[in-house]
Amino acid sequence: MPVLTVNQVETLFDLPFNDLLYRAHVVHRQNFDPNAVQVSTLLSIKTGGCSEDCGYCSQSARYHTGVDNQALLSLAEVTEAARAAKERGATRFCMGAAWRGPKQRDLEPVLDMVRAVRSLGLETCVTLGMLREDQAQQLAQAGLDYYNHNIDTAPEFYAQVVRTHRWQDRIDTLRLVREAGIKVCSGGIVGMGERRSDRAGLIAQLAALDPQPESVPINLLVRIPGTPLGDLPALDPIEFVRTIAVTRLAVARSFIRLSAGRRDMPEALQAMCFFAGANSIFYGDRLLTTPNPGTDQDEALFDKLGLHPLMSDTAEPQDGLHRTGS
Ligand code: SAM
Ligand code: DTB
Ligand code: SF4
Repeated sequence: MPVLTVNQVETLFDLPFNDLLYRAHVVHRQNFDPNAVQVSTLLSIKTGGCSEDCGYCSQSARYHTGVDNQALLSLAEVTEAARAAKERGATRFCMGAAWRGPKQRDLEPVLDMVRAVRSLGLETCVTLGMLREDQAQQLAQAGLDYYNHNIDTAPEFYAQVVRTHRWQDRIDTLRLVREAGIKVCSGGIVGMGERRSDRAGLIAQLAALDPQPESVPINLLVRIPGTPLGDLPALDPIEFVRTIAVTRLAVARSFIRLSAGRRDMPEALQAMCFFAGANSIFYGDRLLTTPNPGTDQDEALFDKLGLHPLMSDTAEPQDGLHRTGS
């Protein structure tokens, strides 16, 4: 895959909208079934009280966001949530923890969760913050399929949003994950007051990861009252669709997840994102601390658009999302 410069990515952003969408959709079709969408369910396994100062996050201990801290869930609670997610049609179960990074005593119960979720026939993903090499190896040993660790924004903009760790720390963890043989889920957030050149910088950096991430979540900032980014103006929806389309052109073979922020997107906007190359969603009433569209709403949207959930050979939806539209 040829690596794109930031300038080249900006040139894609500058294309007339119809030209950009057409090009992105063609590339999407060359690489994927355009009507299949990968479906993941997210669960916050440890909530709030985080030492980090990420300016967008409801879970930083530094901001008053009204999020109640919740210690690590039990294995039984996680297994039950995973079983319910599978029953509704999810094929991947993503577990998120509000840590800068796990301590060994934190990691051990998470390894058990990975093994338990996997034994249900679901793909597993965890997002636990920064890892050391031995921790990445332990996760790989437990059979973890994906590690989510977003680079979040362009390196030049990162320090305006996060000061307690560096952008390079994120890259270092991604390298350890890759070296351990775990698939990489890494993307970013837009709508944080960054410029278009920063969005281009984020996408160029994702495209330059070698190999490129298997999964690229694009989050639209959920503006959390009490955080430094809580009252920013909303990103222009057309600019958001452009971001998805440019990402599709830059990481042609990666799944692109239409991630946080979907609850604020009208159906027509989501439909445009699926046309532009998004082919993965979080499915379930909650993200980590904020609401997601209801599962019945998503089922109705899939039906309307003739989309079907991507099957993995280990998971069959039993209820909820149906394979064919009506
Ligand atoms: N603590 C770990 C970390 O920082 O990697 C894992 C959890 S953290 C909440 C995972 C990701 O969620 C962040 O990197 C960011 O991309 C996304 N995220 C968090 N809060 C968000 C918000 N308010 N809007 C959009 N995305 C958000
Ligand atoms: C990702 O890219 N987005 C998810 C997941 N990976 C962990 C998190 C979204 C969080 C949205 C705000 C919240 O619910 O707290
Ligand atoms: Fe902590 Fe992750 Fe939130 Fe940053 S994004 S404050 S590291 S939970």
